Amino acid sequence: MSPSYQRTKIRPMSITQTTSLLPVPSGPLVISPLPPTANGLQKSPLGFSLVIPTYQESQNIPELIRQLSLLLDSILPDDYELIVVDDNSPDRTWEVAQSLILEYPKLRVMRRQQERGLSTAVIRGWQVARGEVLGVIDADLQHPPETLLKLWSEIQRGADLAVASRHVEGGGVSEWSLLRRFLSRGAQTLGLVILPEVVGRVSDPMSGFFLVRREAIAGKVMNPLGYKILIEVLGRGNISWIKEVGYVFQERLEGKSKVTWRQYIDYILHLLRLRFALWPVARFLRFSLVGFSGVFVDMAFLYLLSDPSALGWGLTRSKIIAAEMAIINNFLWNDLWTFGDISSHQRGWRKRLKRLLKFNLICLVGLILNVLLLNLLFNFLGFAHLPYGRYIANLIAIAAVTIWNFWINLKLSWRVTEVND
Ligand SMILES: Nc1nc2c(ncn2[C@@H]2O[C@H](COP(=O)(O)OP(=O)(O)O)[C@@H](O)[C@H]2O)c(=O)[nH]1
Ligand SMILES: [Mg+2]
Repeated sequence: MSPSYQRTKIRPMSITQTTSLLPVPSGPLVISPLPPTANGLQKSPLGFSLVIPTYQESQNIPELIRQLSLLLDSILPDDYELIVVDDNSPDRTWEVAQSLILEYPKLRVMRRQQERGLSTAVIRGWQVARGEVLGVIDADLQHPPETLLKLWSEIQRGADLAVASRHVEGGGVSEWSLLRRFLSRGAQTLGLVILPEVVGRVSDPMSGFFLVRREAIAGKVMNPLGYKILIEVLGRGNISWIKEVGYVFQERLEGKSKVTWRQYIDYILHLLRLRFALWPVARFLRFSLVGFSGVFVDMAFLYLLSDPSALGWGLTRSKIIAAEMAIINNFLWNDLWTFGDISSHQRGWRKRLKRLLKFNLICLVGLILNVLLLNLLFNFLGFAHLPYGRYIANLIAIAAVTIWNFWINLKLSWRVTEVND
């Protein structure tokens, strides 16, 4: 225990209490909803809690706390708190922060000794936070504190999430090398490939400077890895209205960045973990089952139309009608069942017709892909020489096209339309 820490211990009781360290939550990374009050309404004790994760930031923390307090005292007097979550930094950042509490009573400090890592630090901080709106900002002054005012006003206007972005108007990076810009954009592109529905929702998914409504993430079990806490919030939260505010990422004046190659590995693992968690497995199984039912519809119509003992029409004409019947069958089941939760929010026969047309078109493209893939596998990739090669190749082609069909339909036909503005 350091001398200055011991000094706080001999202060009068009331002060000792206010300057003592916050307890460190353990267990699952879940943020609790606000407790209901006597009249059943939920009212938070505070408007805003801003978490500042730190590791080796003793030189930056006093200036940051000074600037943040000045700003927030002007817009939210007595309605905010600052929470420093330090991972037991060897430079004793936690202790420096603690020594500021007397001057800045809105400040609270947590010193973690068991767990480490930026993302979990942020969530642990939010777990002890009392605010209705939760936020995060870096401790190194690379995130300009004054941007907070713009972020706050977006939340005031109703946004669930307000993100400070380097890639919208007014945003940028100060003196980044070409390599650093390339790595940053590369990481974003990778994210778009692995997790398009999450990463694609904001222009700067790597941002570590944002505010989110507590209710949008309360009760969700978070499982982040590494640095990119925003991706976790977007992926697991219940967020419909997002606003972005431009800011210029400042150069670090004191201390060092903790980013190493390890963060890139963690980032990829984090994306894959979220991908797995969000993969709509149950929906895909329903989609496949519906596809299977279509085979029977197709067969039945082909028989009825083309069989000499039934109508005896030409084979091509019969097949086209049979295939269309299967498509309509699949569409109806998918609309009611597979994607029922989405289509029930998009009622009306016009919208349904539009979905049917898109579905038809995607099936047609799927059919072409199916033929191409079968040919590729059979004629060029050696399946012709395997026993039952034709059927194995066909199975692979069907499986691949089913996944393709499912994905494109999810993105286009039964897309969840969001209000962004
Ligand atoms: N609590 C905690 N904070 C961290 C950790 N790693 C980085 N930080 C803090 O997170 C913020 C961003 O980290 P930094 O290294 O500056 O990342 P960069 O700006 O992307 O280079 C800073 O406030 C760091 O002190 C960690 O393991 N635990
Ligand atoms: Mg930094």
